[in-house]
Amino acid sequence: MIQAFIFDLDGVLTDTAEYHYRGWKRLADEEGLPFSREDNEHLRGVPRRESLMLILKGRSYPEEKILEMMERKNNYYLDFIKEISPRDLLPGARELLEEIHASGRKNALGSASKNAPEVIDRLGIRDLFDALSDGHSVERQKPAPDLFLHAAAQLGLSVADCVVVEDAAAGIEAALAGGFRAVGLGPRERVGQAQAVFPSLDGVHLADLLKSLNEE
Ligand code: B16
Ligand code: MG
Repeated sequence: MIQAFIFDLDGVLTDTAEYHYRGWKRLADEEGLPFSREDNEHLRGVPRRESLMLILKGRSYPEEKILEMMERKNNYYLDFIKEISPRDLLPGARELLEEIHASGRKNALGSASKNAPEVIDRLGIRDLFDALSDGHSVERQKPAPDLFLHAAAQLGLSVADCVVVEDAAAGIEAALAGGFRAVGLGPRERVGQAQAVFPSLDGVHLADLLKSLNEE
């Protein structure tokens, strides 16, 4: 029986990708590095350091400079997310979290972002979560399964009891590597490895998720 859902944050519950983009874009412009919206698509679900490495495309910098650039981008990002409010929840997200809770099942967060708790607070959905796992929770990030395993352990549930909801290829890979079932949100080319795929959470109810996973 499915007893819990582990939700990714960026691209699933809200679109912080836009703010990550603006932060990286400002840094890239300051450093004279080419960086487009299309490049940003490859950073979906990718942790901070790995994101910078993708932007640097093999250019080598001293470690000190790398840390400084990561911090600079994060400061820009922190400024942008001050604007986040409950209006920034993606359509269907709150309704689904509430429905899962009301059914006696649990919600957990599994986000690679170190800023995830602040975003959850600003979205006004903290009380709908039974566990939060974020970029501080584990060493090995997605596509390693550690973050989702951390969330399941916090809930006191086994992998078979939990379903991961993700929008990124790296996130689906992480879920499957941990033995979880996954619901993918977005185009099949990106999330087609998941057991069930929806365009987004808009209009998706608990019954739809259970049905898509053959658990009515
Ligand atoms: P931070 P998710 C991910 O969030 C983002 O998709 C990714 O673009 C970002 O680089 C990563 O979090 C780390 O975020 O710099 O705030 O620690 O999709 O796992 O919720
Ligand atoms: Mg994501």
